This record gives sequence, C-alpha cells and structure tokens, in this order.
Amino acid sequence: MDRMSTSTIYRFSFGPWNISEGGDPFGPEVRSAYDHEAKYALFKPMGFDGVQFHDDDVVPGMDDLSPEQISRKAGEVKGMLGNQGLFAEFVAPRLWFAPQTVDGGYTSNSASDRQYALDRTLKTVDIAREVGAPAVVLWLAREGSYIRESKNAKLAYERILETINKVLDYDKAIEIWIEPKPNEPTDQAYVPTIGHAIALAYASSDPKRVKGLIESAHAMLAGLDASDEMAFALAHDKLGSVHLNDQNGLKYDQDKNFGSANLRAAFNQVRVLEESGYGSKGEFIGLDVKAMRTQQGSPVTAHLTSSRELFLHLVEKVRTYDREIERQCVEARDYEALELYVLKHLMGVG
Ligand code: GLO
Ligand code: MG
Repeated sequence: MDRMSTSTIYRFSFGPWNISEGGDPFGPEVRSAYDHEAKYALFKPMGFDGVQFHDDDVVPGMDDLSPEQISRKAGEVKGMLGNQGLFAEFVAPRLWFAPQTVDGGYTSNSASDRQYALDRTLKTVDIAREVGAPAVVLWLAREGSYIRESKNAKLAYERILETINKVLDYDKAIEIWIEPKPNEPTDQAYVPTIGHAIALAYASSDPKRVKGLIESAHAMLAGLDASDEMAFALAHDKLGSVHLNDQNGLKYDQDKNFGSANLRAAFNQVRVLEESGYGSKGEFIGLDVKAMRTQQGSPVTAHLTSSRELFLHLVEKVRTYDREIERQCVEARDYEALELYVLKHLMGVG
C-alpha cells in the first residue's frame, strides 16, 4: 500500500470471440453470427479502445496463405482499426485447432508438429508487428497431457522455454505474455499458474520481454486467489494484461461476467490493480467473458458492457474504501472488524 494511484483512467479491451453465437459442447449455436469485421465498429460506442486478437481473427485461413498475403491482410485490418480509433492489444497464435496441434504444439511428441507450432507462432509475431500490437499472448491450450506417461514433462518444459527464446530472438521488440490455465482442454497443463509463467520469464534469454496475462477464472480453476496471482506478477513488474471474468467453483471454464459469482474477489482484484498503478503505462483492462447461452439477439454485448461497468463501480469502491479504518483494524489486528467493514462498504451500508 505504499503507492496509491487514484487517477488512472482505465482503457478496456476484448476479443472478437467474446461476441459469440452461444454454441457449447452439448448444443449448437443459438444466435445468428455477427460479421467478424463488423465487430470493430462496436468497440468504441461500448467504451472499449483495445482489440485482442487470435492470429486468424486478423488473417483467416492464414495456414494457406503466403507471407505477402498475410502481410496484406494484416495491413488491411490495421487500417480498419485506425478508422475506428482502436488499438490492437495483442495477437495470440491459435494453436489448438489445426490437425498438427491435436496433442499440443510446442510440447507435441512429433517433431513436425512442433515445427508447425513454431512456424505458426513466428507468423503470429509478423501479424502483431503489422497491426501494431506490442505482444503475442501464449495461452498454452494443449501444452499439457491427458495421461502423465504420454509426454516427458521435463522435456516439455525445456521445449516451451526453447520456443520462447526463438520468438524473442526472431523479433527484438515483441513481448510475450503467457496466459496460464491449469486445465481444459487438457487434463493437466504444464503452465498452470503465474508462478510457472514467471519462472519461464526469468529463465528466458530476455526476461524483461516475457510477462504474464492473468485470467481471473483460470486462477480460480487452480484453486488460487486471482488478486494474489495479480499481485505476484505486479511485484515482479510482469503483469502484461488481465482477462477479468468470474467463475463459480471448480468446473469448466465459465468466463462469467466480472464480479458476477464473487463480488468481493472482484473488489480485491480491482484493489490490487489500483494500488499498484496498473494501467498507468498503457496496460489494458482486458475482459474475457462469454454471454449466457440463453441470451437472445445478435450481437449480444451486454456481458461486456456490464463487466466494464461493474469494474468501474468497483474502482469507485476502492477509491472510497476508508484506509484509516483499514489501518486501525490492521494495527489492532482486529480482522473481524475489518471484514465487516469491507462487506458493509461493498453493500453500501454505513
Ligand atoms: C481460454 C482462454 C482464451 C484465451 C485467448 C487468447 O480459456 O482464456 O480465451 O484468452 O485464446 O489467448
Ligand atoms: Mg483468457
């Protein structure tokens, strides 16, 4: 609590996949598709300045295109963003759809699959450069296993690090933000927490350029407190971005609206971000939320605007949180009183 920021003006981002048609593993889509590129015109009016991308959100069908075609398409998207006054926050290689990534990319047992994953990631870096994004995000979707004996875990960690170093070497400016997640789609992932991600950062050939992206729900799926995960990254100056959302217990990754399952946990995430001045160097408040399948209409965007609004209300709650009461309670080690104060403050009762 030695550095308080009370003036950060937050900038928000989301990815086009957050406006979706409501399909799930047990049923088809329930909303009509909304044209992918028409989504860019929605951002600003909704209060968002940043777009998060998968590589093939920028360049659909990129595996079948030449470097020149990829560059032309990415340039076109850059123009569309410019027309809307938007920034590309990051580009993430989608390493979980192709036949070559069935058993993971960087950690696949097949040398040709690993080569595909590296080549695809370097193309993602090219795309990031074209659209002006400062970072690639590695959500290591299938870098894990379904049975422990199927891969050599030590080798897998070495391979992930080797890939990170190759990316750092390929482009001397790009940052890598690792988005940890403990499971889903694999049974067990190799980079389940921010601690793992930051260990990889320090072991890499350019630690300053390797950071983390913390998704609230992913931390909860690991049984951890998302605000502590964020604090850990912030203490190392390694919080590249966040994916704020919520999660109702240990089940599938729900991507619920921020604060909708645990308001107090959301308050603490906002408190930690505020206290550390997150956002003052241009970092975005990224959301990764999914509309309820029951919601009608197209496009459905209420989950995004509600999560943004809730974040801003919580910023107000943090800014009006009485630090003197907190100080007195902490000094007297009266945490019962502190707890009641926090809950009443959140409820808006005196
Ligand atoms: C899935 C992840 C996913 C990533 C996105 C960007 O669980 O949260 O949505 O955030 O692919 O890397
Ligand atoms: Mg995410």
